Amino acid sequence: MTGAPVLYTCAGSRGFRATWAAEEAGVELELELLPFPPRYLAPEYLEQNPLGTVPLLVDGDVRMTESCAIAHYLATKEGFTPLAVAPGQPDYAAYCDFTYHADATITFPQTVFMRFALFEKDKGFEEAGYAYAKWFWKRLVKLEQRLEGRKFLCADRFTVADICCGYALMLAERVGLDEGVPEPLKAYRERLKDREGYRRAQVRESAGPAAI
Ligand SMILES: N[C@@H](CCC(=O)N[C@@H](CS)C(=O)NCC(=O)O)C(=O)O
Repeated sequence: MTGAPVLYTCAGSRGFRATWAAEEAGVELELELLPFPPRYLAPEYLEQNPLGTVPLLVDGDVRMTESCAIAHYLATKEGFTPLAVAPGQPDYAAYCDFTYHADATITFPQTVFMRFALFEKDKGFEEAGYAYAKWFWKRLVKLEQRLEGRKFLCADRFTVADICCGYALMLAERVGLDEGVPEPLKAYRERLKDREGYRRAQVRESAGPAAI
């Protein structure tokens, strides 16, 4: 134990938002890489997080289970870094909005698609899964419009909002949801993947069993 915050996660899961934010912010972070899904393959993890979900961040008495909140926390816990937008700075509201938008509005239909159309397709809900795929594609409109004429979502720089929304676009590519992703968003995703911090985070997570 180093005293650094510990992130319990599975490679490629939403915890990647936190792994990536730590790399970009230069914050020390210990990774505990679990097999996916931990609720079945690492049941002892339920003692740490009764939800059974990843990620979980443990930082002293702090325990957090929301990937986007963890990414923001890591970018600000030692003082605001350029990776976050502070109250009073331009685009603070947009920064909050897109950081929350990422999981609540974009990743939500993706996960229902994954469950019905991929993981449990033998249960007869495959068609419903594809309806969620369409819903996901429709919901990309806000990102697409925001990025017209912009390189990044907020404050003319790369922030946690890009990490959180960018992860959803990366997940789309991995799980077969790319067909309805507009070309400008694919180009944005490539710009994000070209970052050193992204590559370092990928290398760190590649030490664990592949998850999603
Ligand atoms: N809103 C949470 C969702 C966490 C979540 O559901 N994570 C998925 C992996 S990406 C998970 O742990 N699934 C396994 C399960 O529910 O058993 C976040 O953004 O961190």
